[in-house]
Amino acid sequence: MTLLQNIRGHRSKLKNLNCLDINSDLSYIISNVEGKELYIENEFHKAKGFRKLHIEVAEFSNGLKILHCVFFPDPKYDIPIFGIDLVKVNDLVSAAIVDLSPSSKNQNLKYDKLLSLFDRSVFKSIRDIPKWGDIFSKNVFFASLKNECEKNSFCKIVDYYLSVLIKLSQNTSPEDDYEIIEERINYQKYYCNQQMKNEKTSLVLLKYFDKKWVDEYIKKVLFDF
Ligand code: BLA
Repeated sequence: MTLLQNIRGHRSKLKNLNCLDINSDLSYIISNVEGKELYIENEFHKAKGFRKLHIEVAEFSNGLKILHCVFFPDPKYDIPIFGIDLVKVNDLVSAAIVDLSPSSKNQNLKYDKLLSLFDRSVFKSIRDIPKWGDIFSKNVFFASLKNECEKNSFCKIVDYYLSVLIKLSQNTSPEDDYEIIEERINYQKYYCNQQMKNEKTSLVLLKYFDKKWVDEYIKKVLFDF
């Protein structure tokens, strides 16, 4: 099973899963311009506990493939932000990152210990988180993946992080304390702002689209709030 199928499989277990009503032009973004061919597929859902479940698969003309996914929790719930970015150039995965990032300063940390138990010794190229990445948890995983064994092990980590997330979401009820909700809203805004500082995202898109389009796409599709 591929990583994408696995993520979709976990998503299907969420309660009250529904498509989000988002401009249908964004579902498939395709360009056949010579030398600038591009294929982007976006899926947007919501579910109990989540305001937006976004999966994006992109293929660019220069052999670059991206799997990007963020599950943004509904701020009424104490659920972390699930994020993944897989950047593949031909057969090499130059960046594989996955995290259950905090969504408030008093994040439910019951699952923290579970995640830290993962054996990372098979990975030979663990990478350093850039400066803007202070949004990630201490269990964030970030590495290059050079062989099948590392790729399979990464898929297992993602599968595990997702099963923890799904379980959490099934056992969590909405809260109505306005201060807590407000704090979670600000936390998600900060998460989005920091992600927008990753110039590597915009640099790729700017090869295919003008600045206005890229800014809107990053602000309203990838990291909106
Ligand atoms: C890095 N992201 C990258 C890189 C590229 C993209 C080309 C550089 C790869 C490398 O350093 O080896 C590009 N990522 C994209 C594009 C999209 C995308 C074009 O998602 C979408 C259209 N980024 C995220 C999310 C996370 C994330 C959700 O979108 C984490 C949960 C992380 N991407 C992330 C990090 C890096 C990265 C930490 C490394 C940045 C660095 O080392 O400077």
